[in-house]
Amino acid sequence: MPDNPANDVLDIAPEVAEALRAGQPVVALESTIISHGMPYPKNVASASAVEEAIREVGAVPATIAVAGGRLKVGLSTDEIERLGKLGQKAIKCSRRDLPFVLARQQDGATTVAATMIIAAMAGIRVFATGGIGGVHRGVEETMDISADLEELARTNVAVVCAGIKSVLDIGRTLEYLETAGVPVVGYQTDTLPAFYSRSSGFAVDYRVDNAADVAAAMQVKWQIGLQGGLVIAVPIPAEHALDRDEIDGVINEAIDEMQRQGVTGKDTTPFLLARIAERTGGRSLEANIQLVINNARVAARIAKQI
Ligand code: PSU
Ligand code: MN
Repeated sequence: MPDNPANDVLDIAPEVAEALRAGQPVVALESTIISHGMPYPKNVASASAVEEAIREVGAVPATIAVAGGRLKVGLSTDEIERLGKLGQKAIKCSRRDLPFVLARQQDGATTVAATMIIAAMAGIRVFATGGIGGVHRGVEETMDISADLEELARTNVAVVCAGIKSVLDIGRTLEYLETAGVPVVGYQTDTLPAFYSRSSGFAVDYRVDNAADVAAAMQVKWQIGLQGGLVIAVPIPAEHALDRDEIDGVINEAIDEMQRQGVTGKDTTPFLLARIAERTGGRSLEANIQLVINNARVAARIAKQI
């Protein structure tokens, strides 16, 4: 661990610290997906299935959160259960929230952005999740652009995800990432996955067919001093995919309802995820769980190559 004042607020679980010291593969996981992305108790079951999938491939999982004013890298089963039960009462922490949640010694769940920050502090380079935040539809009015995108521009962590959910404006999110210099990589695919379905129809920047080739691009990116992350987009396994037109219809209705209710800011993503799960009778939730498990496996394979 480099000598860094941040270490004073960083708690790395012994198993994770040991793996990092020994140069063994570690995969970071976010916690907003647990608190705000899925309902209890499926969120907890999903979090432990994801950790298990990483172990099966031979890497160590490190779920990241904030607790008692400390940055936690590697949560215990009890800590995951607590966060899962707390649900949307947990503070959803992105970059701008960390100073206050820490100074006030509160607990919080970390978004993709905050998880990247904390993973990088701990020396973890690979992070698995479901979907990243992005440019929201209607951005012309709202200016709603997730801080995840800026974080990808500046923090050296590869984010393995199932692409960008069509609650967002996928085309504009890709434009933003291009401007920010963030490579969008298709893992065994030429088109960007659309989370619940295997393709958004948008081309990825680069197609890569195995973990070693992803790791090679990550290494050389950081070796030559190019700050920032990469998006590694993995399509949901075909047997768990939902029909694109059906899910897009559900998403459109959910967005209409959100606008009628005046939901804005950091509440938009959790609101939409919950509505979509309701309106698909839980099928979207099942697909979400399966795609995260699949992403975790791919992330573990990449972590073994770096
Ligand atoms: N997309 C999902 N599930 C999620 C999220 C996004 O499919 O749980 C969460 C992630 O934690 C992501 C955050 O970082 O929402 C983005 O929120 P915002 O748009 O407020 O930055
Ligand atoms: Mn936002």
